[in-house]
Amino acid sequence: MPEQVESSSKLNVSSEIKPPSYDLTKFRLKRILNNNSKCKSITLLGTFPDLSETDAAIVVFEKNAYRESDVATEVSANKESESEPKPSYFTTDLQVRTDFINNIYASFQCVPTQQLCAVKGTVIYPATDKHIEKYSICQKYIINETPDLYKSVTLPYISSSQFSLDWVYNILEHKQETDRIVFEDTHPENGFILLPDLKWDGRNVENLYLLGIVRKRDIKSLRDLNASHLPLLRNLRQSAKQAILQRYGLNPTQLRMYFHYQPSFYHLHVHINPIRNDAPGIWCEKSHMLDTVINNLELVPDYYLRASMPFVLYEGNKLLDLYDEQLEVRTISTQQANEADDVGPEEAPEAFTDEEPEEARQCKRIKLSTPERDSNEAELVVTPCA
Ligand code: M7G
Repeated sequence: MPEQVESSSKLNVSSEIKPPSYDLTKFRLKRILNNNSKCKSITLLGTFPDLSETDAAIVVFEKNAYRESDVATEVSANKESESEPKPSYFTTDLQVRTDFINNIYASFQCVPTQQLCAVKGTVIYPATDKHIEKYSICQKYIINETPDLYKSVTLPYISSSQFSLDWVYNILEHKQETDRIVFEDTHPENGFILLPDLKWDGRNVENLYLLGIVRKRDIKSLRDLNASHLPLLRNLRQSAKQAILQRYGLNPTQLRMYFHYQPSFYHLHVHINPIRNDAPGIWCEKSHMLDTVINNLELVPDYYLRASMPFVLYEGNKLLDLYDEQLEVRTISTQQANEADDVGPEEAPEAFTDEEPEEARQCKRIKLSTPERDSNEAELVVTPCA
């Protein structure tokens, strides 16, 4: 039986690493990498001059999701006994400015109490060129990766150029985030660690986001899975569901458990979040449900060695250049760029403005970069910015 631990107090904490301290107020902005009005997040590139004038830093600010308890208007019986009253929108601290009132419709700008205005901040420092690429996503392309393309193009690329897995090993070796571990199974073959993803603000079970990181270090991604990994995958599915039910009270049938292909980090991990929340990265072109993966391997033991798997590449990623050499995936966009050179001033595409909603800007991007399709064109799908 694997040894199972459900709280950090039972864990052996060894050689903790002292985290660096950042002074966010000293951040100096160089460039906005991404401004996503749908996710209410902004991604900034700059430096922390007090740490280094040259090392790049990425700072992401994201507005927090609403907690249902924050809109309560009555104090419930058990809350009365709490010493600290919970913050609420509906208090005298709420500042309200009326935009307009028209018939039965009204629009306001509201500033709630300070505690409810917090913004989640994420820092990557020092950020590599690859991080900057990843966070300045713009134009995307779908590649249908055959097993041969995986071996000849993708695998050599990911072997030579991938994000460091140090943060994963720090978690597995109990050097970082130990106090955040929700559940651990230490079995060498089938074990894993379940803990909150960096993306989760930790405030709200509505947008819970956990990662199940497998203990084995030789499984880079879905591509490496075969039927011999079924006990690991089944254990991951069963034990994670049980631990989440116990810790967060979420029904296992309300959970989405999936892998990304391609992942950013090539050490097998499963993403877990509630289905009623649209977590980032759940698109069909990137996610593979754990249930489906298990079923595919039950039916065909070497399914992922033989399958063609679509995945997304974005402008700025060097793997896109390698695929472009083989498959000319950018051909349509290149033609369009050439045509754009011939466009007169009256026909020039409209510029983006800050006032426009992101959806409108995305539509313009699609319009700008998707010319008439030729039936002979390569299989290419252009999607809007993330
Ligand atoms: P992925 O599918 O490899 O990449 O997932 P992507 O989803 O970013 O495309 C890796 C997951 O690990 C992401 O959901 C990240 O938010 C999460 N993550 C990344 N880092 C560096 C950390 C970390 O240091 N700690 C934790 N807890 N999660 C992380």
